Amino acid sequence: MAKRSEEEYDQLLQESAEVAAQFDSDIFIPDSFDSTQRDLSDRQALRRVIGLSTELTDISEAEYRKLRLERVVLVGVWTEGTIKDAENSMAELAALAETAGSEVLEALIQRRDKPDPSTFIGSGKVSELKGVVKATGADTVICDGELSPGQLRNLEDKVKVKVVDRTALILDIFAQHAKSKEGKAQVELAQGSYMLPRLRGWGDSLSRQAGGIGGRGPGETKIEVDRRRIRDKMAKLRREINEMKVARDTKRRERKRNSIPSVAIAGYTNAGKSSLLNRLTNAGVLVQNALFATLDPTVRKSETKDGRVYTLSDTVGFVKHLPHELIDAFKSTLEEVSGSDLIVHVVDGSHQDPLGQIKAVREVIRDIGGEKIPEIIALNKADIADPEVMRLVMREEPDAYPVSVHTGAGIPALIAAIEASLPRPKVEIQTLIPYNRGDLVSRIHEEGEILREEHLEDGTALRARVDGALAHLLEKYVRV
Ligand SMILES: Nc1nc2c(ncn2[C@@H]2O[C@H](COP(=O)(O)OP(=O)(O)OP(=O)(O)O)[C@@H](O)[C@H]2O)c(=O)[nH]1
Ligand SMILES: [Mg+2]
Repeated sequence: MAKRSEEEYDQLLQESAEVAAQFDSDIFIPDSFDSTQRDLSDRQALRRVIGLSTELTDISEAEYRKLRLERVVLVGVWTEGTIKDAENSMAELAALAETAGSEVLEALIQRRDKPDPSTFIGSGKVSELKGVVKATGADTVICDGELSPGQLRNLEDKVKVKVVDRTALILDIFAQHAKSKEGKAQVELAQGSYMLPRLRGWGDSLSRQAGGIGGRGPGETKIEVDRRRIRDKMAKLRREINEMKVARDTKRRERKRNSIPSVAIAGYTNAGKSSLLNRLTNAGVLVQNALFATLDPTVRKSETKDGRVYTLSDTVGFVKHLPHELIDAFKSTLEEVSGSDLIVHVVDGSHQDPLGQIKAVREVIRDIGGEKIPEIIALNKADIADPEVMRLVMREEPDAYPVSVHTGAGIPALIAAIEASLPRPKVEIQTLIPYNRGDLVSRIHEEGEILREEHLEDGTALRARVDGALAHLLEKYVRV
């Protein structure tokens, strides 16, 4: 891939600043907006209802989805990296909590070599936390990490309000945002596998009304019943997801058979993936300044300048420590990324730590088996990003393209890079196709790469690169 010079880069940034100046609102509204707006109001309505009606009275398969996250205190343990890293992580936790519909009242960080095995934070900090909870009137504590069932239980017993971890929070957001049947089933499956080993821990402290604490009381029996119900439900969900996966696989195979290259738009949540898809294809998908706005993949057709068709798909965003339950459950959705021919990795250049985001996204791509797929970085939000940060990322990632999806700056260069990186058809052919086989000519245009085209008296003469299957079909028109 051609590398850009500093001057070219400066010019791009300047161009993006100029176009940005024409915008007086920082809210981007895509052209085709109706369905998007409906999505948004649905979602806000949903959030309100959830706020009102989620008294947690008992633990059962239904309730764990409706965590009552309203007035929360955040708690983090800082074990490695700089204080800045720890603060970024807490800022992200706060954004996640707000996306889930809660109000963040206070955040505490403790420096430790490792989390306390019994209460996550050390005992001194537990008392401080208890004081903060009392003073602020918080009803929930959210811990920045994945806690063991025992840690959750112990901390709850001490601070006397509900304690949830980062994983539960992310699962809660996914549950609120899932729209399609497949998305909902995948989230529910992930919640089931998260919940199963934790049922007892939550049961003890949260559903005292369910039975005796400790010992084998009626509560224990209830938990066993719940556990079996969750297991049965998970088996059913797995079957349903597999059935839906068949349809998706068939579509993907069809595209492969027609040798249509696929480009996956991947990246950290809120980086601007959906906005990029809208910009490139007028897809009209939901864009929101929220984490995990998109859960369901959208696939759209696009065309290169010389007429080759390819697909672009927008998919679920990644985050640091994406719960493994979600990666497992979302396997079929994530295959949009792992089965693609090219990944356009969108990065939010205005974020405090874009390099950390790049690293986290690559980890997930590796987890799902996509590490060998060629990658182009679209370093987005150049209109609001700190040029110094952009520069830093460009130095680390020389193949990154600075863009602003909002202003359109840098987009033509990005498109050219995508087109140049698409897999190229393999066989070069010279054909003369009679005018009554216009269908073949259009197929060569769509699937192949035209090197030369001439309209002669007895047909269209074409020199082109095509895939094996199409080359075979064209054999009788080959001329040497
Ligand atoms: N200033 C600025 N904001 C942008 C740009 N591109 C996207 N945004 C904003 O960033 C936010 C997230 O955009 P989305 O396109 O929804 O991001 P996403 O990556 O699809 O996010 P998820 O689906 O939630 O993972 C929205 O508020 C967009 O308006 C850009 O170039 N400049
Ligand atoms: Mg999105």
